Amino acid sequence: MALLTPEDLANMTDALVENDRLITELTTYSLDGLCRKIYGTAPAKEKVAIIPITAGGGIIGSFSESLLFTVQHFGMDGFITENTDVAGWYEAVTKGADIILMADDLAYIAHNLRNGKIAHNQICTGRIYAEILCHAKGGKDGGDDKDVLVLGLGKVGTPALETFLNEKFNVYVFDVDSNRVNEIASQYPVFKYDSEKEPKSFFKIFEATPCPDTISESVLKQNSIVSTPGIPLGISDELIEKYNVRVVQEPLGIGTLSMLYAVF
Ligand code: NAD
Ligand code: 2YH
Repeated sequence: MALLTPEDLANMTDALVENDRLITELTTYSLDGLCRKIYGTAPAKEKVAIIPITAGGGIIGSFSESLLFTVQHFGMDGFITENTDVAGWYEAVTKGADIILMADDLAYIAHNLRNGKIAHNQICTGRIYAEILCHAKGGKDGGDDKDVLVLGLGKVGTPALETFLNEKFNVYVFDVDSNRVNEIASQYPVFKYDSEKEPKSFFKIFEATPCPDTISESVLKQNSIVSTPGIPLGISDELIEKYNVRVVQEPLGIGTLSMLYAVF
């Protein structure tokens, strides 16, 4: 799994604000309103502690700060512990934290110490980016059409496709790993997408891969919506402009808010 870098997070605060505006325009729900709707939860003055973790690749510049920005931007009380790791956990608990946020190289989790709920970033990220597309309206442009293309069937893409299936979408899937496509197609009622045998364009596209240029011109319609946690962005600026594509993408905050609502 690719680690985030400080460069990925450089414009995170502006990106979170701009994406919240776009999500509201596309779905009529603000990001926290959408989280409230899908999880059926709401914050209740929880105090969120962010613990920097030195294991593996170590502390990532701006990672804890980006989490704190997200927590505070959505009106919650939060702090970054002065200590890291186990000493940071002790500090968080003794300072009255209700929810812990922390990440190493393998997992980024939210754990609510009061109710025991725990959330994993990849699952919550897949879910919220999928829900954004499920709720996106498009009127005559096709926003109500029930076809969606899911590119990348890994730990983020799989919970996303489960969300689309729960919302009764026709889910077309593609992954460069054909074994993964076959595995998914044997477990879920999805259509294998083959751009050469049966080309098709989509109004709604979900992408969760670590590669650029995964979204080709052939899958786009005018005004398509791409909801993608994938880093780097899988669509070129040229295609965004040519097809007036609306792109929801941000490196950390959207998934973090989804995790918090999952544990409230
Ligand atoms: P993963 O490794 O579990 O899955 C990635 C999948 O993409 C794999 O199945 C792989 O075969 C497939 N893939 C690779 N190149 C492809 C291509 N060119 N076309 C189609 N499929 C391709 O990774 P993941 O944990 O699911 O994460 C996916 C992406 O989402 C990564 O870039 C990760 O950094 C990012 N991510 C972002 C956020 C966020 O908040 N924005 C949160 C979590 C993960
Ligand atoms: O970036 C990561 C991993 N890819 C898991 C995140 C899943 N989206 N981890 C961040 C590590 C943070 C570091 N240990 C810190 O600064 O605390």
